[in-house]
Amino acid sequence: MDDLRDKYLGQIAEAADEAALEELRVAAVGKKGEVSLKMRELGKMTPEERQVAGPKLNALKDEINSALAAKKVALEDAALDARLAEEWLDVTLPSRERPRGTIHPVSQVTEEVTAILADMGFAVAEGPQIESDWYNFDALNIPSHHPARTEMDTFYMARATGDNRPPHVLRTHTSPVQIRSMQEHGAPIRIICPGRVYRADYDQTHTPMFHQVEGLAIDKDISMANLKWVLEEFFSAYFGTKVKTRFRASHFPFTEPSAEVDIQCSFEGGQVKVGEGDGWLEVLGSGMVHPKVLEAGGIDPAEWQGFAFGMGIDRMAMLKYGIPDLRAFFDSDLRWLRHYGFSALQVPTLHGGL
Ligand code: 2NL
Repeated sequence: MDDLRDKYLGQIAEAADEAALEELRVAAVGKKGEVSLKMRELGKMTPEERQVAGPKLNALKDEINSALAAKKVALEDAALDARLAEEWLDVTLPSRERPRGTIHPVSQVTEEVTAILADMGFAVAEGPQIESDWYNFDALNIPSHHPARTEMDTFYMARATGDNRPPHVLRTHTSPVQIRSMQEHGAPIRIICPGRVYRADYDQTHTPMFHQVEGLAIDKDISMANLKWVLEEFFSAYFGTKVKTRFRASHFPFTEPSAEVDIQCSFEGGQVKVGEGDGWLEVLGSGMVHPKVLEAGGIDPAEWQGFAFGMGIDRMAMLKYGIPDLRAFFDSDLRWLRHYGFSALQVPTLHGGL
């Protein structure tokens, strides 16, 4: 019995893992284990012998079971210590930098323009980029033969062969959105329509897709004076400094009278600075909405009148943020986007500054 005791306690102490320990348990105190077999021999002993051997064997079995349990705990503790040593984590390390996108200057400026004009009571309206020729041209007093249709370098959609209806177009301005809004809501109305527009033109200062924002205000007694106030207020808020405007007589089919609007600026050392100096920069077209356009929008021109204006968002972004080349806007060059882009947290608001 002492041999068994020495053998198993020794082997348990040496066991390398739980599997080895389990093997030892089976070999010693399992159903057919050595200690268990010895216990079966108790039956063949005399009562006297049994009285001595029985308690000893039970004590041995208990001792082995205790040693197994103790060793199991010791192995588990050692395994945990090994894992803790292996799998440590320095929670004070700075986190890995995640690639973050930036807000494109066009998006930023659209938000800025919207914030300013929304504060003056203009709502934002949007509409389709593929338009019927009626909404893009006829409704705006641009008849089929009118040179503006070809001047605008329109992109035409394809029709199925044999379909002779006039083709749809990629909208050349956001004016069709205003026609749709007039039809839907009637007068009075105050809206701005920012969005993508398309013209087949590509050079230093033109891209076939660009961004425009148009404004429309229709009411009972709206005049060019209201237009001038809105625009001066707008430019001053946008550039963050008082900006003078100059209205020059012009011509658009959809407004009468029409005016092109220049903003005050200086050109020094090849740098354009808005709101100072005695130079002028053309940035906007505008006028009083033509009666025929009001009619196309379902509004009675005998009762209502209003102003409209249109300007290029990309151009406004270049002026404010000193971006030299228009074409780079749409190259998706990550270096450009990181350099000229805005943080997603930099939400433009009137009180926070634009
Ligand atoms: C320009 C000229 C302009 C408008 C757009 C407009 C819209 C309606 C009725 C009348 Cl629904 N007018 N829009 C008016 C004048 C000029 O844009 O040179 N934009 C860059």
